[in-house]
Amino acid sequence: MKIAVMGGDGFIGWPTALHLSEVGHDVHILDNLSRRWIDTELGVQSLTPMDSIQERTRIWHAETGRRIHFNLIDLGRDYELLKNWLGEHRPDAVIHFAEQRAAPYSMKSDRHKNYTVNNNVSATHNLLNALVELNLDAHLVHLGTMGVYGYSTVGAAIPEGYLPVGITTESGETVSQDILYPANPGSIYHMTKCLDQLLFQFYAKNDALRITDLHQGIVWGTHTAQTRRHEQLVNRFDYDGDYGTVLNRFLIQAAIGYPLTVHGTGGQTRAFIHIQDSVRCIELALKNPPARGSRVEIFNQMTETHRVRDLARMIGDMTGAEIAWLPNPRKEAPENELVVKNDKFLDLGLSPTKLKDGLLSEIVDVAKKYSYRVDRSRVPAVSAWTKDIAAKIVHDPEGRRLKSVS
Ligand code: USQ
Repeated sequence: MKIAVMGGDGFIGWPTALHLSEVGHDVHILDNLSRRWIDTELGVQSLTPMDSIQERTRIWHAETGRRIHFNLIDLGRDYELLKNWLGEHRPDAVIHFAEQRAAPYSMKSDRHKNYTVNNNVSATHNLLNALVELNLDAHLVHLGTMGVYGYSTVGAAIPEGYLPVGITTESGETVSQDILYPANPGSIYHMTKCLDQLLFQFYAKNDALRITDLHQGIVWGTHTAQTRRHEQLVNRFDYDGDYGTVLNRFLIQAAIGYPLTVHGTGGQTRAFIHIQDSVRCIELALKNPPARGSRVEIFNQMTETHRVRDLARMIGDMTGAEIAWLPNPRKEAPENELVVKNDKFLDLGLSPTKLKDGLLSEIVDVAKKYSYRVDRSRVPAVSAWTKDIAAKIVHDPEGRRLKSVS
């Protein structure tokens, strides 16, 4: 297949592009390199040293003989460029990762809220709009988030996208209908993914676009089989308070002797998936497109759930790291339960990589190898969800007074 990977320079986009290229697809990356610009804005860098996208694709070609093409296009701002590219190349499938993906970054300031909404919603809408305009029947696979559901189970497992409900009509009859599981976003970033869902519903209904939405949990790990092939194919690995996600952050913190930064009581339960499984799920979704005219296909892309404090204790036991119990910068329930259905990927043959598989210590080794690149002052999470919360975040976990909280 000819596959366009929108956002193919990012944390999941890059290993996905490599994996799809290795299994024989013709892969084209479209990316505006915004993630690299945001590193510059925040004054941080990936723990792992990343080469330019051009150099990465050159190394891939040298290693495998396979080409991955790169196009510098901003989906949210360059509609005509995007449309022209799609019209010229007419891919069989489009994978859409091209969105600002960090909840703390989206809550940093009014400017970051605007950026996240404008960037994410425009990128998604431009893509859908162009597919219709070009009469291009490419399967669109979008990376969504478990966070569209919120994180509460009200005593029942979260279904894969749709919830069957019974509605009592005027005549007293009960009719059943599948509705999208009620959206309950916890950040501006997560809210944009809820808006994406509505755009997908409309375009699948109105224009019969074939769309798959993957509601993914928190990704952990860094390597896949392909990124291991050469030092310069290494994936990016974020540790800072805005882009680093919880499990990877704890592992890096353990490796550099930094106290594990648990927010509040650590009572949040979240869904997780290893990056190798994430890439496999995307391939499985590509192989199983919905029929034209059918509803948006939704998968829950996660393999297990864990409570944040249990992860911290597990990593503490494994490495001897101490735990710092910090004021929570986010507005979220102190404790939550989470049960999620993920039968669809399991039925398609996904064999999950679980936390206990030894990959945790591999990540600590990666973190130790590159620990000289860590700026400890960028480890604390200081983007607060409200001004009241910001006032409580005064010291970093090592007791230093923080200069700025937003
Ligand atoms: N947390 C800590 N300490 C930390 C960092 C996070 O206790 O140092 C806590 C947070 O308060 C939160 C939980 O860990 O309760 C998860 O935070 P996170 O930063 O790992 O994940 P989140 O902000 O939800 O976002 C990440 C990705 C996002 C993806 C989402 C999937 O950045 O792109 O959509 O995970 S999910 O969480 O299932 O919605």
